Amino acid sequence: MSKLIGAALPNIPWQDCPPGCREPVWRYSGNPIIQRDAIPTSNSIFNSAVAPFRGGFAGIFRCDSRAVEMNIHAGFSEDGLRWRISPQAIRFQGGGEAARYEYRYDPRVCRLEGRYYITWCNGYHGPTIGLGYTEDFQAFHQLENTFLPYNRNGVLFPRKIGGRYAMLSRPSDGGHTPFGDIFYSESPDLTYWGRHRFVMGTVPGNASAWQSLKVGPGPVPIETDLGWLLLYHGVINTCNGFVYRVGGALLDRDEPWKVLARSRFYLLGPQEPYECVGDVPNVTFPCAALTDAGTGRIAIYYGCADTVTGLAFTTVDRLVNYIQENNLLF
Ligand code: BMA
Repeated sequence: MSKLIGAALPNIPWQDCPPGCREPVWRYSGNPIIQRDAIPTSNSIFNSAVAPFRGGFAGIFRCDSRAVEMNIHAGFSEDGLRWRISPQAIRFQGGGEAARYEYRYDPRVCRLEGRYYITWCNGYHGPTIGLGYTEDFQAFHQLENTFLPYNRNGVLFPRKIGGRYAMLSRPSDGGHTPFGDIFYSESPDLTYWGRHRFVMGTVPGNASAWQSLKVGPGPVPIETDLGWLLLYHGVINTCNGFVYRVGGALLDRDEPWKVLARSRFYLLGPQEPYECVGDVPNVTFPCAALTDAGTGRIAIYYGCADTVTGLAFTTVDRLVNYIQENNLLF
């Protein structure tokens, strides 16, 4: 048995596991929940993040326009399923030099000390990790970029660890990075980041080939009594290009760069048509998770084929058991 640490969320979007389903994670039957043209000018809406907000939900959405310009937009929902996304991209206040962005994509949202912090891939002479915050999803404030280029998939922890802010990220290159490991960094003030630690890398050879090319953090890590539950993406290079699946690991609560368990089997992968067909085929890319500490329920939001947004469900017990039973590390 494992327990979620955190708040109850009785209105978490939910659907029971279909009878007979043996998967660690099951899909919402109404997927995709956000279509590619949910705002007038969008080509695709995917790899997006949500959070509980004022009794409902708010989110930051990656909307690529019909000019195929990547940007992030705010949105709201009563039930976490039906979303109203602003047709206008977010305009941050402040930011100084960091505000001179070239593009923005793959946002994460982290509730931390009463604010909603947003991290995203910020184009600044190549991809790096942008950081900003909002209190109401109306006014947005930008802070300094956290790292040097090139980096992607910056994901904050929802509380300080050892007295410092903490972030996972995946250092990369300027292109469609053919490598990628997960690192941990600390900051006293959300401006200066250091004390970098290696967390985990790809798995060479045949043992777990779906994660043999690169791995990168997904949603904000989920705190449980057994450790931080990390959902991440793992990538394999095939004759048809990269395939992105969802993996799971358990990190030490006090020293999260120590991996306690890591699943040899993926949790979710491109199998449904909307995950296999789209602008970039064969991509399931998790960026957010809602949790209900009351029931142990987890709702995972993930991008599908770089085109639409899907939702999947699990429970903390089911996920932690699966990771422990299929642990790659033993
Ligand atoms: C990564 C990012 C993601 C995307 C993925 C698959 O490098 O660009 O936004 O989902 O590739 O195309």
